[in-house]
Amino acid sequence: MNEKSASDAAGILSGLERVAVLTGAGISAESGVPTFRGADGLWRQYRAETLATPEAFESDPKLVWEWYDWRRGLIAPVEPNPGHRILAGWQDLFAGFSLITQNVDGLHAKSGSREVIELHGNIWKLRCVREGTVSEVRTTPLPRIPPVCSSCGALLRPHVVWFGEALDPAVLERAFDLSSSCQAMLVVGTSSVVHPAASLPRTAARAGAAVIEINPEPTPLTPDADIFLAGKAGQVLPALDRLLRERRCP
Ligand code: BJW
Repeated sequence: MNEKSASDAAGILSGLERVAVLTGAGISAESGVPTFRGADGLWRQYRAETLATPEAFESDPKLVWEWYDWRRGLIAPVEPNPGHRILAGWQDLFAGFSLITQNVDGLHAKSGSREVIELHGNIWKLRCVREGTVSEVRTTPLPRIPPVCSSCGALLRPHVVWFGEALDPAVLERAFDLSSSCQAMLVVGTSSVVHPAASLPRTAARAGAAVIEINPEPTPLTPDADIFLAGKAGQVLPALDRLLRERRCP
Protein backbone atom coordinates (compact mmCIF):
# COMPACT_ATOMS: atom_id res chain seq x y z
CA MET A 1 0.00 0.00 0.00
CA ASN A 2 1.20 3.49 -0.86
CA GLU A 3 1.46 5.48 2.42
CA LYS A 4 0.70 8.77 0.72
CA SER A 5 -2.45 7.43 -0.92
CA ALA A 6 -3.61 5.96 2.39
CA SER A 7 -3.10 9.26 4.15
CA ASP A 8 -4.87 11.07 1.28
CA ALA A 9 -7.77 8.64 1.67
CA ALA A 10 -7.86 9.25 5.44
CA GLY A 11 -7.77 12.98 4.76
CA ILE A 12 -10.81 12.73 2.49
CA LEU A 13 -12.77 10.47 4.82
CA SER A 14 -12.00 12.38 8.03
CA GLY A 15 -14.15 15.37 7.08
CA LEU A 16 -17.16 13.40 5.84
CA GLU A 17 -20.49 12.28 7.27
CA ARG A 18 -22.00 10.09 4.56
CA VAL A 19 -19.71 7.24 3.63
CA ALA A 20 -20.79 4.13 1.74
CA VAL A 21 -18.81 0.91 1.37
CA LEU A 22 -19.30 -1.74 -1.31
CA THR A 23 -17.65 -5.07 -0.57
CA GLY A 24 -17.06 -8.21 -2.60
CA ALA A 25 -15.62 -11.67 -2.10
CA GLY A 26 -12.10 -10.29 -1.51
CA ILE A 27 -12.97 -9.00 1.94
CA SER A 28 -13.74 -12.53 3.08
CA ALA A 29 -10.70 -14.09 1.39
CA GLU A 30 -8.49 -13.62 4.46
CA SER A 31 -11.12 -15.46 6.51
CA GLY A 32 -10.67 -18.45 4.18
CA VAL A 33 -13.76 -18.03 1.98
CA PRO A 34 -12.84 -18.62 -1.68
CA THR A 35 -13.41 -15.76 -4.13
CA PHE A 36 -15.05 -16.37 -7.51
CA ARG A 37 -12.57 -15.14 -10.09
CA GLY A 38 -9.08 -15.21 -8.53
CA ALA A 39 -6.39 -17.85 -9.13
CA ASP A 40 -8.08 -20.16 -6.59
CA GLY A 41 -11.55 -18.76 -7.36
CA LEU A 42 -14.67 -20.91 -7.48
CA TRP A 43 -15.24 -20.20 -11.18
CA ARG A 44 -11.82 -21.72 -11.96
CA GLN A 45 -13.06 -25.07 -10.65
CA TYR A 46 -16.80 -24.88 -11.34
CA ARG A 47 -18.79 -23.49 -14.26
CA ALA A 48 -21.11 -20.67 -13.22
CA GLU A 49 -23.71 -21.72 -15.79
CA THR A 50 -24.07 -25.21 -14.30
CA LEU A 51 -24.33 -24.02 -10.70
CA ALA A 52 -25.38 -20.39 -10.34
CA THR A 53 -28.24 -19.90 -12.78
CA PRO A 54 -31.99 -20.59 -12.51
CA GLU A 55 -31.65 -22.95 -15.48
CA ALA A 56 -29.05 -25.01 -13.61
CA PHE A 57 -31.36 -25.32 -10.62
CA GLU A 58 -34.29 -26.28 -12.82
CA SER A 59 -32.34 -29.02 -14.58
CA ASP A 60 -30.44 -30.43 -11.58
CA PRO A 61 -31.48 -29.07 -8.16
CA LYS A 62 -29.57 -31.83 -6.37
CA LEU A 63 -26.25 -30.90 -8.01
CA VAL A 64 -26.77 -27.20 -7.29
CA TRP A 65 -27.70 -27.95 -3.68
CA GLU A 66 -24.65 -30.22 -3.21
CA TRP A 67 -22.46 -27.29 -4.20
CA TYR A 68 -24.26 -24.84 -1.91
CA ASP A 69 -24.27 -27.34 0.95
CA TRP A 70 -20.50 -27.75 0.51
CA ARG A 71 -20.02 -23.97 0.55
CA ARG A 72 -22.24 -23.58 3.64
CA GLY A 73 -20.09 -26.18 5.41
CA LEU A 74 -16.96 -24.28 4.40
CA ILE A 75 -18.28 -20.91 5.63
CA ALA A 76 -19.96 -22.11 8.87
CA PRO A 77 -16.81 -22.21 11.06
CA VAL A 78 -15.22 -19.16 9.45
CA GLU A 79 -14.62 -16.02 11.52
CA PRO A 80 -14.64 -12.39 10.34
CA ASN A 81 -11.19 -10.87 9.78
CA PRO A 82 -9.81 -7.41 10.66
CA GLY A 83 -11.31 -5.97 7.44
CA HIS A 84 -14.85 -6.91 8.49
CA ARG A 85 -14.23 -5.67 12.02
CA ILE A 86 -12.95 -2.25 10.94
CA LEU A 87 -16.07 -1.73 8.81
CA ALA A 88 -18.26 -2.76 11.76
CA GLY A 89 -16.48 -0.07 13.81
CA TRP A 90 -17.10 2.56 11.16
CA GLN A 91 -20.87 2.38 11.62
CA ASP A 92 -20.27 4.37 14.83
CA LEU A 93 -17.56 6.61 13.37
CA PHE A 94 -19.57 8.25 10.58
CA ALA A 95 -22.99 9.82 11.11
CA GLY A 96 -24.25 8.29 7.86
CA PHE A 97 -22.48 5.01 7.20
CA SER A 98 -23.83 2.36 4.87
CA LEU A 99 -22.49 -1.06 4.07
CA ILE A 100 -23.49 -2.69 0.79
CA THR A 101 -22.17 -6.18 0.07
CA GLN A 102 -22.28 -8.64 -2.79
CA ASN A 103 -21.31 -11.40 -0.38
CA VAL A 104 -23.75 -14.05 0.75
CA ASP A 105 -21.59 -15.36 3.62
CA GLY A 106 -23.07 -13.27 6.45
CA LEU A 107 -19.61 -12.36 7.80
CA HIS A 108 -20.34 -8.62 8.03
CA ALA A 109 -23.25 -9.32 10.38
CA LYS A 110 -21.12 -11.82 12.31
CA SER A 111 -18.51 -9.09 12.87
CA GLY A 112 -21.14 -6.76 14.34
CA SER A 113 -22.35 -4.69 11.37
CA ARG A 114 -25.96 -3.90 12.25
CA GLU A 115 -27.42 -3.01 8.87
CA VAL A 116 -26.00 -4.76 5.85
CA ILE A 117 -27.49 -4.34 2.40
CA GLU A 118 -27.06 -7.78 0.83
CA LEU A 119 -27.32 -7.35 -2.93
CA HIS A 120 -26.99 -11.04 -3.79
CA GLY A 121 -28.87 -12.54 -0.85
CA ASN A 122 -27.64 -14.77 1.93
CA ILE A 123 -26.45 -18.36 1.80
CA TRP A 124 -27.98 -19.10 5.23
CA LYS A 125 -31.49 -18.36 3.93
CA LEU A 126 -33.67 -20.77 1.94
CA ARG A 127 -36.65 -19.80 -0.21
CA CYS A 128 -39.65 -21.86 -1.23
CA VAL A 129 -39.90 -21.85 -5.03
CA ARG A 130 -43.71 -21.99 -4.85
CA GLU A 131 -44.65 -19.77 -1.90
CA GLY A 132 -41.62 -17.47 -1.91
CA THR A 133 -41.31 -17.74 1.87
CA VAL A 134 -37.80 -17.23 3.21
CA SER A 135 -36.40 -18.98 6.28
CA GLU A 136 -33.00 -19.00 7.92
CA VAL A 137 -31.51 -22.48 8.23
CA ARG A 138 -28.04 -22.76 9.76
CA THR A 139 -27.83 -26.57 9.87
CA THR A 140 -24.92 -27.92 7.90
CA PRO A 141 -24.83 -30.32 6.21
CA LEU A 142 -28.52 -30.14 5.36
CA PRO A 143 -30.33 -33.33 6.42
CA ARG A 144 -31.95 -33.73 2.99
CA ILE A 145 -30.77 -32.59 -0.45
CA PRO A 146 -32.55 -30.98 -2.17
CA PRO A 147 -34.49 -29.58 0.81
CA VAL A 148 -38.26 -29.18 0.53
CA CYS A 149 -40.74 -26.73 2.05
CA SER A 150 -42.32 -28.07 5.26
CA SER A 151 -45.54 -26.24 4.48
CA CYS A 152 -46.21 -27.08 0.81
CA GLY A 153 -43.62 -29.74 -0.14
CA ALA A 154 -42.16 -27.71 -3.04
CA LEU A 155 -38.41 -27.35 -3.49
CA LEU A 156 -36.45 -24.87 -1.41
CA ARG A 157 -33.67 -22.95 -3.15
CA PRO A 158 -30.78 -20.89 -1.81
CA HIS A 159 -31.98 -17.30 -1.20
CA VAL A 160 -29.24 -15.88 -3.41
CA VAL A 161 -29.23 -14.06 -6.75
CA TRP A 162 -28.07 -16.11 -9.70
CA PHE A 163 -26.92 -14.85 -13.10
CA GLY A 164 -29.85 -13.64 -15.18
CA GLU A 165 -32.02 -13.04 -12.11
CA ALA A 166 -33.17 -9.63 -11.00
CA LEU A 167 -31.93 -8.30 -7.66
CA ASP A 168 -34.62 -7.50 -5.08
CA PRO A 169 -35.93 -4.13 -6.38
CA ALA A 170 -36.20 -2.58 -2.89
CA VAL A 171 -32.64 -3.64 -2.02
CA LEU A 172 -31.33 -2.34 -5.33
CA GLU A 173 -33.17 0.97 -5.02
CA ARG A 174 -31.72 1.50 -1.54
CA ALA A 175 -28.21 0.69 -2.79
CA PHE A 176 -28.51 3.18 -5.66
CA ASP A 177 -30.00 5.84 -3.34
CA LEU A 178 -27.11 5.46 -0.89
CA SER A 179 -24.60 5.50 -3.74
CA SER A 180 -25.95 8.71 -5.19
CA SER A 181 -26.14 10.46 -1.82
CA CYS A 182 -22.82 9.44 -0.22
CA GLN A 183 -19.81 11.77 -0.14
CA ALA A 184 -17.32 8.93 -0.55
CA MET A 185 -17.56 5.30 -1.55
CA LEU A 186 -15.00 2.67 -0.61
CA VAL A 187 -14.96 -0.31 -2.93
CA VAL A 188 -13.32 -3.27 -1.22
CA GLY A 189 -12.39 -6.67 -2.66
CA THR A 190 -14.53 -6.86 -5.75
CA SER A 191 -13.49 -7.53 -9.34
CA SER A 192 -16.10 -4.92 -10.37
CA VAL A 193 -17.34 -7.00 -13.29
CA VAL A 194 -20.76 -8.13 -12.09
CA HIS A 195 -23.62 -5.73 -12.70
CA PRO A 196 -25.65 -4.00 -11.41
CA ALA A 197 -23.32 -3.97 -8.34
CA ALA A 198 -20.42 -2.71 -10.47
CA SER A 199 -22.50 0.33 -11.46
CA LEU A 200 -22.80 1.59 -7.88
CA PRO A 201 -19.33 3.23 -7.61
CA ARG A 202 -19.87 4.92 -10.98
CA THR A 203 -23.22 6.23 -9.74
CA ALA A 204 -21.46 7.58 -6.63
CA ALA A 205 -18.73 9.21 -8.74
CA ARG A 206 -21.27 10.83 -11.07
CA ALA A 207 -23.01 12.32 -8.02
CA GLY A 208 -19.71 13.86 -6.88
CA ALA A 209 -18.48 11.28 -4.34
CA ALA A 210 -14.82 10.35 -4.00
CA VAL A 211 -14.22 6.70 -4.94
CA ILE A 212 -11.53 4.85 -3.01
CA GLU A 213 -10.73 1.30 -4.10
CA ILE A 214 -8.97 -1.35 -2.01
CA ASN A 215 -7.78 -4.45 -3.86
CA PRO A 216 -4.46 -6.29 -4.31
CA GLU A 217 -5.07 -6.18 -8.09
CA PRO A 218 -6.31 -3.42 -10.38
CA THR A 219 -9.85 -3.87 -11.71
CA PRO A 220 -11.93 -2.23 -14.46
CA LEU A 221 -12.87 0.40 -11.86
CA THR A 222 -9.26 1.34 -10.99
CA PRO A 223 -8.66 3.90 -13.77
CA ASP A 224 -11.76 5.79 -12.64
CA ALA A 225 -11.13 5.56 -8.87
CA ASP A 226 -9.84 8.71 -7.16
CA ILE A 227 -7.55 6.63 -4.97
CA PHE A 228 -6.44 3.03 -5.43
CA LEU A 229 -4.99 1.37 -2.32
CA ALA A 230 -3.22 -1.77 -3.51
CA GLY A 231 -3.27 -4.46 -0.86
CA LYS A 232 -5.34 -6.89 1.15
CA ALA A 233 -8.44 -5.58 2.88
CA GLY A 234 -7.37 -7.10 6.20
CA GLN A 235 -4.20 -5.00 6.13
CA VAL A 236 -5.26 -1.83 4.30
CA LEU A 237 -8.45 -1.22 6.29
CA PRO A 238 -6.76 -1.36 9.74
CA ALA A 239 -4.01 0.99 8.46
CA LEU A 240 -6.61 3.38 7.04
CA ASP A 241 -8.59 3.20 10.27
CA ARG A 242 -5.50 4.19 12.31
CA LEU A 243 -4.80 7.18 10.06
CA LEU A 244 -8.44 8.21 10.15
CA ARG A 245 -8.72 8.03 13.93
CA GLU A 246 -5.46 10.02 14.33
CA ARG A 247 -7.00 12.79 12.23
CA ARG A 248 -10.35 12.69 14.01
CA CYS A 249 -8.90 12.56 17.55
CA PRO A 250 -5.37 13.97 17.28
C1 BJW B 1 -9.08 -9.13 -2.41
C2 BJW B 1 -8.41 -9.95 -1.51
C3 BJW B 1 -8.14 -9.41 -0.24
C4 BJW B 1 -8.74 -11.07 -3.33
N1 BJW B 1 -8.50 -8.16 0.05
N2 BJW B 1 -9.42 -7.89 -2.11
C5 BJW B 1 -24.17 -5.12 -17.72
C6 BJW B 1 -23.07 -5.44 -18.49
C7 BJW B 1 -22.71 -6.78 -18.67
C8 BJW B 1 -23.44 -7.81 -18.10
C9 BJW B 1 -24.54 -7.49 -17.34
C10 BJW B 1 -24.90 -6.15 -17.16
N3 BJW B 1 -25.99 -6.13 -16.35
C11 BJW B 1 -26.32 -7.41 -16.02
C12 BJW B 1 -25.46 -8.25 -16.64
C13 BJW B 1 -25.46 -9.76 -16.54
C14 BJW B 1 -24.82 -10.28 -15.27
C15 BJW B 1 -23.38 -9.80 -15.21
O1 BJW B 1 -23.03 -8.87 -14.54
N4 BJW B 1 -22.51 -10.51 -15.93
C16 BJW B 1 -21.09 -10.13 -15.97
C17 BJW B 1 -20.28 -11.19 -15.24
C18 BJW B 1 -20.69 -10.03 -17.40
N5 BJW B 1 -25.57 -9.85 -14.10
C19 BJW B 1 -26.62 -10.51 -13.66
O2 BJW B 1 -27.04 -11.51 -14.23
C20 BJW B 1 -27.34 -9.97 -12.45
N6 BJW B 1 -28.72 -9.88 -12.73
C21 BJW B 1 -29.22 -8.96 -13.55
O3 BJW B 1 -28.58 -8.06 -14.01
O4 BJW B 1 -30.55 -9.13 -13.81
C22 BJW B 1 -31.19 -8.30 -14.76
C23 BJW B 1 -32.65 -8.66 -14.78
C24 BJW B 1 -33.58 -7.66 -14.62
C25 BJW B 1 -34.94 -7.98 -14.65
C26 BJW B 1 -35.33 -9.31 -14.78
C27 BJW B 1 -34.38 -10.32 -14.90
C28 BJW B 1 -33.03 -9.98 -14.91
C29 BJW B 1 -27.23 -10.92 -11.27
C30 BJW B 1 -25.83 -11.10 -10.81
C31 BJW B 1 -25.80 -12.17 -9.71
C32 BJW B 1 -24.38 -12.54 -9.29
N7 BJW B 1 -24.42 -13.74 -8.49
C33 BJW B 1 -23.19 -14.24 -7.91
C34 BJW B 1 -23.52 -15.54 -7.16
C35 BJW B 1 -24.25 -15.23 -5.85
C36 BJW B 1 -24.63 -16.45 -5.11
C37 BJW B 1 -23.46 -17.27 -4.67
O5 BJW B 1 -22.56 -16.81 -3.96
O6 BJW B 1 -23.45 -18.45 -5.03
O7 BJW B 1 -22.67 -13.25 -7.02
S1 BJW B 1 -21.88 -14.49 -9.11
C38 BJW B 1 -20.60 -13.91 -8.04
O8 BJW B 1 -20.03 -12.68 -8.57
C39 BJW B 1 -21.27 -13.54 -6.72
C40 BJW B 1 -20.53 -12.30 -6.33
O9 BJW B 1 -21.29 -11.56 -5.40
C41 BJW B 1 -20.34 -11.62 -7.66
C42 BJW B 1 -19.23 -10.60 -7.66
O10 BJW B 1 -18.02 -11.18 -7.39
P1 BJW B 1 -16.94 -10.41 -6.52
O11 BJW B 1 -17.44 -10.22 -5.16
O12 BJW B 1 -16.49 -9.22 -7.24
O13 BJW B 1 -15.79 -11.51 -6.41
P2 BJW B 1 -14.61 -11.86 -7.45
O14 BJW B 1 -14.12 -13.22 -7.13
O15 BJW B 1 -15.01 -11.60 -8.84
O16 BJW B 1 -13.48 -10.80 -7.11
C43 BJW B 1 -12.78 -10.84 -5.89
C44 BJW B 1 -11.84 -9.65 -5.83
O17 BJW B 1 -11.23 -9.63 -4.56
C45 BJW B 1 -10.72 -9.68 -6.86
O18 BJW B 1 -10.66 -8.42 -7.52
C46 BJW B 1 -9.47 -9.91 -6.04
O19 BJW B 1 -8.31 -9.27 -6.58
C47 BJW B 1 -9.86 -9.32 -4.72
N8 BJW B 1 -9.17 -9.86 -3.54
N9 BJW B 1 -8.14 -11.17 -2.09
C48 BJW B 1 -9.09 -7.42 -0.90
N10 BJW B 1 -7.48 -10.15 0.73
